[in-house]
Amino acid sequence: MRIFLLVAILCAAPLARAQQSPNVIYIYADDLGYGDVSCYGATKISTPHIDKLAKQGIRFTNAHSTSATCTPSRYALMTGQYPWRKSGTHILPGDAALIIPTDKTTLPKLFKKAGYTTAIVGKWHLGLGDQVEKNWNEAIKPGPNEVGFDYSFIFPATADRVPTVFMENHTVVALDPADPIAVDYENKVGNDPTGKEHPELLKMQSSPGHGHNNTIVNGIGRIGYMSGGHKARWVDEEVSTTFLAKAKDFIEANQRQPFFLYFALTEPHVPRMPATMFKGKSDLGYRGDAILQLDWTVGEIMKQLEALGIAKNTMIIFTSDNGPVLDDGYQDEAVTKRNGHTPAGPLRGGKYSTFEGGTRVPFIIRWPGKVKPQVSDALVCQVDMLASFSELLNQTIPEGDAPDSENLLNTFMGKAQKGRSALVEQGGTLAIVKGNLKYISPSNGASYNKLTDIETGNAPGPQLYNLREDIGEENNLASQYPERVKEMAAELESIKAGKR
Ligand code: NG6
Ligand code: CA
Repeated sequence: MRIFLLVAILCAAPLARAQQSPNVIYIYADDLGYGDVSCYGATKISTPHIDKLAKQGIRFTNAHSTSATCTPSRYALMTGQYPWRKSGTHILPGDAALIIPTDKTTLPKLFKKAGYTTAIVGKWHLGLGDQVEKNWNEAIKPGPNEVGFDYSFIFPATADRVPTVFMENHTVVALDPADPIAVDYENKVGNDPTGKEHPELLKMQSSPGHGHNNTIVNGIGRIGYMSGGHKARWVDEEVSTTFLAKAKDFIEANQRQPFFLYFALTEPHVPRMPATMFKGKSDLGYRGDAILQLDWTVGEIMKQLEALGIAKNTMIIFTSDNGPVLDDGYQDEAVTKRNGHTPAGPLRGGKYSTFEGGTRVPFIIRWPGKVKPQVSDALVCQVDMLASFSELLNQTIPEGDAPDSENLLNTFMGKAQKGRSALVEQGGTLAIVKGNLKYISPSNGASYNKLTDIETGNAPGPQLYNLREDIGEENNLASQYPERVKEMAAELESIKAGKR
């Protein structure tokens, strides 16, 4: 009996100590714009659950992803390094190799070192294995589990890219040895019809000029070719609810110990194919319906935390990996049923753009009792998560790791207003924001993308905007303030060269 008591005390002690640290759930929407949720001003769509988070927490008005697309933003979140410092961090195909170094500090590794159980549920898009050629019918390493996640339930790339399968830890879910999976991004594999050959088989047509017309899965043409794995292929309408179920399982299983959950949702990225119960709910087409499903999903997580009695000790961070796009490859009525909705709010540009619409995103932190409800205008970035959590978790970052991450814990907790002194934004070209000013470096790329109907921010000359007076970046001040242009350009060069 005495021995039993001793064992019980020894076991309970670290648990009690560890429980002072909050659980952290980082909810990452995919392509959700600054104006896509009602707490950021949307009037054509209502997002009550996300609004509730904002009301009970801190809502940032000047928070950014590092980049205007997915892979680089996610790379920065994981590593604390600006993605443009490393080649190969552009939008990855579904068969890419892992691009995150396994020997460097990552956000989940930080939590692990602090005694947390860590998981990713959702979209990965950072590559798998150590080369492009891989056997999808065996365990694939390295991946999320090798960069800090104890548990992973993911899809490899994007919802519009093959392979359209879930992976649990290292293996594809529902593998069938009699129907092996092959994936190819250059040449057709197997006999499954493609959207190009058989548009009559599609339940949602691709947009002309975008591609998205290779292998058809669930009536939707994808980017890339795949054969086999017919039982493993997801049904798009079930993707989001599958992720939600896995996230809830993880939370329930770990409710008594500190956990970090990276919940990377797929909404409202294309192909938008919400669960049937959400189809037609928004009046804005499937894109709006997908946003309603995203909001509902956030609400389901909040409800679960309440039911388990851990809402108070759980920090929820809600944000998006880049700005919005309406037509990103499918004729899903996002454009025709836009109905006056402004997905980027007052911002210019959107996904892919160096204008603010590319990287300025909704960003909310709720930690009941610890973070006082408020709105913050501080300039913050997702790349700062790593250094800020290193402070909260009392972990040191080895020299050289996470070089671009700034410790803004007090700002994230609403105790300070101080943001970054400078932020580099990555769209088609690089921009730097410092105080009220934003400088966009010259670029010869097209200034307008006809396919997506988005202004890229590219211009052959320098651009300078005063974001405080001109959040819509309409008035280029470069010729009026040549000295300022010079200073900002020099500062950008110095950050690029690695000096701060
Ligand atoms: C683009 C795709 C787009 C989307 C995007 C990735 C074309 C023409 N467009 O290349 O549909 O998949 O990549 O989005 O192929 S992201 O949010 O993951 O960065
Ligand atoms: Ca994205």
